[in-house]
Amino acid sequence: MVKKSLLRCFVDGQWITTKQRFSNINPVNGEIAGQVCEADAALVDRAVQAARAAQRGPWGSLSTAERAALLHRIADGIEQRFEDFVAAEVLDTGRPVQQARTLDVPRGIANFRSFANLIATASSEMYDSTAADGGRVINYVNRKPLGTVAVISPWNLPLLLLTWKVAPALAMGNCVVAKPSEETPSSATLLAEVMQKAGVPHGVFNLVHGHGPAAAGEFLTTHPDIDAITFTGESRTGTTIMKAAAEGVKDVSFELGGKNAAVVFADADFDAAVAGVMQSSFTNAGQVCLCSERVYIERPLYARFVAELQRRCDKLVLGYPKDPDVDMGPLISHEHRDKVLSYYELARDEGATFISGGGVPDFGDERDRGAYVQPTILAGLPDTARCVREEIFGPVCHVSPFDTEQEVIARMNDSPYGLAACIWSTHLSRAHRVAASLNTGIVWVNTWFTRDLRTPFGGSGLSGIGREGGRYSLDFYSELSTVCVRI
Ligand code: NAD
Ligand code: 6OD
Repeated sequence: MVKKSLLRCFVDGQWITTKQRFSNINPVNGEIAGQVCEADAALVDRAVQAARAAQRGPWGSLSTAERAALLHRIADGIEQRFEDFVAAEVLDTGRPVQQARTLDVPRGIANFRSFANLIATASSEMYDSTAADGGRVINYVNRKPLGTVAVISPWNLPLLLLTWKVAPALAMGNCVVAKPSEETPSSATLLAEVMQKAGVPHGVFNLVHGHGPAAAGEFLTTHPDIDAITFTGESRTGTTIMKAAAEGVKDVSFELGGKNAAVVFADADFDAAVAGVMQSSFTNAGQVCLCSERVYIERPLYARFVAELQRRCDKLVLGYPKDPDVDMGPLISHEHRDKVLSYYELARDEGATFISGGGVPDFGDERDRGAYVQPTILAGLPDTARCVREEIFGPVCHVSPFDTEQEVIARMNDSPYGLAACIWSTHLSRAHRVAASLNTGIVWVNTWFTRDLRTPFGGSGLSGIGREGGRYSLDFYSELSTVCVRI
């Protein structure tokens, strides 16, 4: 079982107990679930030096097949402790247990397996060419590890997003210092236990717990001896980290915020579209970077669609995450709840109509001390309203009618973010046409969230820099070196 009493850092193969601690809060009732050891600058430095030393050791000369086998052992280790990981995710985040079982933990496992399979089968590039003097030259490309990669992850899909970066980093032979969100330290600690048991050499995977600004996150991203930073989190934090990365010209990969749009055309399969929008707006209480917070519905369908959305939204069951019938748990924290509620207030000030929700549920028990908010549907705001432009990251969407395809494309693209979009339509060529016109990193047609792990993932504008996924991850987590040979 996950040790809730005290979660420690893991550096150079050792479990480290620190004097400085912070509390892990259960968002269901606001109670302290455990203490977490916070890494100071000296411990972060130890982790970075351990990673650098490990890179120079036997890890640096493991064959691809050996690294692939190790990744499979890590995946096996997560599988063996499947229910511990589920419990850890549920405790830290309050997400419904069914979600942890069907999405978070399986994807954590799949991240290791897919990169193990990818490196086992990847071929290297080779070109045969003629030199200026007519001689023959072969050119091939070596992939080398970047070195020490700092992995900074958020709280919304803790294991999924941490492993999504750690797996390809290790696959390409790097060493890692990972700092999970201070809100979700448990599954990362379990992952370190799994790494230890799987025989990951000392220093190859290090885990430092702590906060971001002026704490472990900043100590890590400003450390002169890291070689690259891969970060998932808020766009504002990305800006700060990018400034740090400029010093020393570190490689960065950023997956940041979004204000994603969904469009429902009048020709959509009605039931599938309503179910899809419910899912894309309210999964994980809207705390998925890919959630739709703007929903555009073609005018002839608008009234019927919104009425059905309202009916289903009002029926969503909020409650204890371990109850199998629960649709939505609490938000991650009271701080985040205050932020989401401040947007509900702002929506009132901006003149929104509340189709559903807009407040907090009243349970009459300990959950009233938790971080719950009502799922909320807003309408009637102009596209210029802050609630329609800014990422809220809660269970909330704004619905709005539209008249023409050109109009809706322009409105969907009118955002500083460019992460994801959804199209609901049975008109084949329209779906392809609109998909090609949207400037987001991913577009779903008649589905949401499903993504083959080999496809590129990332966003444009404020939503990030670069792409990860399949070979795109291999590109980020390695340094390419071309060799030209006269033969
Ligand atoms: P956040 O930016 O507050 O924190 C993310 C991580 O960065 C945490 O580990 C935090 O401790 C650390 N951090 C914060 N300030 C730092 C600093 N100055 N230096 C170094 N590290 C620092 O984000 P969050 O609130 O944990 O996550 C929610 C955000 O993440 C949302 O904006 C969401 O859209 C975004 N997100 C994006 C994606 C994506 O793939 N594009 C995926 C998930 C979440
Ligand atoms: O699909 C993924 O792997 C991925 N990175 C999802 C991100 C979800 C954001 O909250």
